[in-house]
Amino acid sequence: MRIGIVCYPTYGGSGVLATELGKALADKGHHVHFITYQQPVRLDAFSANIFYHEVSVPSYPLFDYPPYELALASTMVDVILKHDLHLLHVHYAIPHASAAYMAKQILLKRGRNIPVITTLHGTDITLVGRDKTYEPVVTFSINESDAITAVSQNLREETYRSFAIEKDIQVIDNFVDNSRYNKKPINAFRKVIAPHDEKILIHASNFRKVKRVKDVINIFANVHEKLPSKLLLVGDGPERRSTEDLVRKLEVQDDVRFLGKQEQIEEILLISDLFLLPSEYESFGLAAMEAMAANVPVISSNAGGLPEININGETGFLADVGDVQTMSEDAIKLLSDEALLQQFKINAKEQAMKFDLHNIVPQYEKLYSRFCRMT
Ligand code: GMT
Repeated sequence: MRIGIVCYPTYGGSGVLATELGKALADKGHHVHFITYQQPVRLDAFSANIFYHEVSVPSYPLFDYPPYELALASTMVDVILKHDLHLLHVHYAIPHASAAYMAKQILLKRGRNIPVITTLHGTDITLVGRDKTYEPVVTFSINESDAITAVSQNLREETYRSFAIEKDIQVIDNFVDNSRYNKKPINAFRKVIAPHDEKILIHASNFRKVKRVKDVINIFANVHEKLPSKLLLVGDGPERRSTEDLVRKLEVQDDVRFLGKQEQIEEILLISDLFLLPSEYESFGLAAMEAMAANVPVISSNAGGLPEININGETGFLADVGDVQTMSEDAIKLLSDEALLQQFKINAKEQAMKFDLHNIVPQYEKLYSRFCRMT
């Protein structure tokens, strides 16, 4: 099949998932055309079946707000016609689903019906999409999609709760490419981070409020009081400065490392013992699933879709949002019992195998084949 994929090319989970999906489809022989405003971060290896089309937005003095959505819709039309695409798969509703609707209408006038599949990822529904500035357009463009998927059962329910959706939303869980994590941890790297064999805790996110990074620091400070330990913080975002302030206030700065945005996160996860994700909401929590693929158990909140992936007492522990006390106690319990920790590591990997790309990508292919005009 010849498939167009539209996504955010940055470090967010939706862009990561869309890029990994495109790479997996290309490996299976499909032609995948990425349409984005810059090269997606995970699009790191050459594949003869992957094509990248940059959306450029011309500037003009009149434009205080350059019309990205129009440039995106025009690029979609151009790529679909030039490369005779079978379908368009857009990730994250805003503005991709509405731009796809416009591209579809333009092509219909030219006698061409391009199927549009929209995958909902989370904040496009639970935060931004619900805002009344966007809600009518989001509702309309989701309903106009030929197929809608959500990355968890919870997100499907949230979408029906928040928007007047008239169509079926199919759940296709996020996935992880376990083969990326099937390598030995680099011991020398672990030694640099934890020279006295301290336990390594890790958090990775975009440091937005919804991630509750301050809870991460408070949990770590409690663990640190009881056990020799280090904390790695991967990513960057608006809460980073205030997080640094809290680290200093709690006097744990010598054992906390801010690593910034990292492309090779698997090397870092592979040397880690415990992943912390105390978010206010996660539709799925792809970062936690990637940690599990690297044999790392997870302490998370029980918000949104997290209970669908993190099994309490098996792959990690769950607690109510903001319950730093329970999360700290669970972390200490796990990290101070080597046999328990090893069992949880095995369980985490087994859970990640259930969400392996080989199990999930065929679900997308099956969906595509319903709409595909094979030529
Ligand atoms: O987590 C974020 O804020 C980024 C966001 C995105 O759209 O890139 O992530 C969402 O999509 C991911 C991939 O489907 C999910 O794993 C995340 O749970 C989801 N984030 C939220 O729901 C807050």
